[in-house]
Amino acid sequence: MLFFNISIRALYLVSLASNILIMIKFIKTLSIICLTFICLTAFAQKPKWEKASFQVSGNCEMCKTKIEDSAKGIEGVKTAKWNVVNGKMKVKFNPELTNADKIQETIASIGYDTEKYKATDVAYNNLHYCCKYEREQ
Ligand SMILES: [Cu+2]
Repeated sequence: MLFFNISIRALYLVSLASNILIMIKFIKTLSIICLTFICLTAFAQKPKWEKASFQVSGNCEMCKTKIEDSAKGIEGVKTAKWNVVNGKMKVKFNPELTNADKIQETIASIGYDTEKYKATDVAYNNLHYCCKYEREQ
């Protein structure tokens, strides 16, 4: 009878232990699923686009293409529109990847003066002759 009691108790302890193991496994699996879900929703989140507008000097449609392409070439820039009549540039970008300053700097680097950055003389002189806009001295 004593032996029987002990074996029952042992059996109970074993089943308790295995239950705990199953529980631990279950919690582990659950936490992995939760983490995966959190990661997925974090990555699926669309970036919040930021808008900016600034002046860019330029003359013609060729300038427009070059100015817009240089801005769109920057990682994080979604749209870039330059108005050939009033020289106003409108950009939409992901603020986590870039900013308006960096966009202006890039445009200035190919020869077009912006509100904040002036193109170097070398870059300006490299422009096509019809694109050599009048520069403020
Ligand atoms: Cu031009």
